[in-house]
Amino acid sequence: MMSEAESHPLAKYLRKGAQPHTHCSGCGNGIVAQSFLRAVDQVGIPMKGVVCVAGIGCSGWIPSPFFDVDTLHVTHGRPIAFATGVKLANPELEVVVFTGDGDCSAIGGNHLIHAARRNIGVKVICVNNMIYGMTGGEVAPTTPRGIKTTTTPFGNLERPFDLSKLVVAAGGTYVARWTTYHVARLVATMKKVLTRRGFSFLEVISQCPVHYGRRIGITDPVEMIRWFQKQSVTIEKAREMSEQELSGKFVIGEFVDIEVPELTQLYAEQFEAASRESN
Ligand SMILES: Cc1ncc(C[n+]2csc(CCOP(=O)(O)OP(=O)(O)O)c2C)c(N)n1
Ligand code: SF4
Ligand SMILES: [Mg+2]
Repeated sequence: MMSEAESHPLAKYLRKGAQPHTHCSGCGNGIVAQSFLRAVDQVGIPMKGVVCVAGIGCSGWIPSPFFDVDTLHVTHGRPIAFATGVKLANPELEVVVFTGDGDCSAIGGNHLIHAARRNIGVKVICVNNMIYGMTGGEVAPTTPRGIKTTTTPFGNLERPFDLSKLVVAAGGTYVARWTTYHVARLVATMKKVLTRRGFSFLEVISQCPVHYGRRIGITDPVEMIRWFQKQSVTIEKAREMSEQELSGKFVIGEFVDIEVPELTQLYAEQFEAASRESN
């Protein structure tokens, strides 16, 4: 007889025998993982045509080794660089990066902005838990001011990055932000991201109850998700709010969604034109 786990409708996407996983109970990474597999299932995209690229950090363990799909689990900060190589070599593959806020905006910040600028058809799912989770709760470029972390015991003095705004400014052609409360939106956005051509950036505000939650006094993951719900404001509503009113809020929605020629497509066209000229 099949176990409850084996008979789960998404179990077919998981590698057999790759459990147990490494995430703490209540971590938002589970919500991101399930949302992604639901999106894959609903789009009906064959896993053979998908390559996942994971950075180093708790979020890197979302696809690796659990998804039954070709996966590169690469060095810290470099998943977008590896994904760029995979996409250039095999433009027909759907290349999906799972990265953390530290992975893609501290050590990997340059790869993020240049991939956005180039509009290479790589899909980036960034789990923003506002901290370095895996290494013990150090300050990240996304940690709000005043928060006490392992490396800012008296409170963070630095201004945080707004990741979605950063990618918009770098030329991103699709940028959206939701939280782990907005599961239906996450699935819908992942479906969209899986079927569009250009560079896509989905920021997921997610709970790390162990390191971030503990430091803001919310250790219960459900309470953290309710806090995301309470603190979220749509882009439309945010337009009417002052900077002061927006302090501590999560602005959610689609920031940009435009079609611009994708880089590997441009390369193919250039190659064809150059081949014609030389013949
Ligand atoms: C070159 C290099 N520098 C630093 C580290 C240590 N390190 C591993 S994961 C990490 C940060 C993880 O934070 P984030 O990317 O936000 O992922 P999370 O664990 O929060 O999901 C750091 C600094 C490393 N593995 N390699
Ligand atoms: S340390 Fe935080 S981010 Fe990492 S698995 Fe645990 S709850 Fe999740
Ligand atoms: Mg993090």
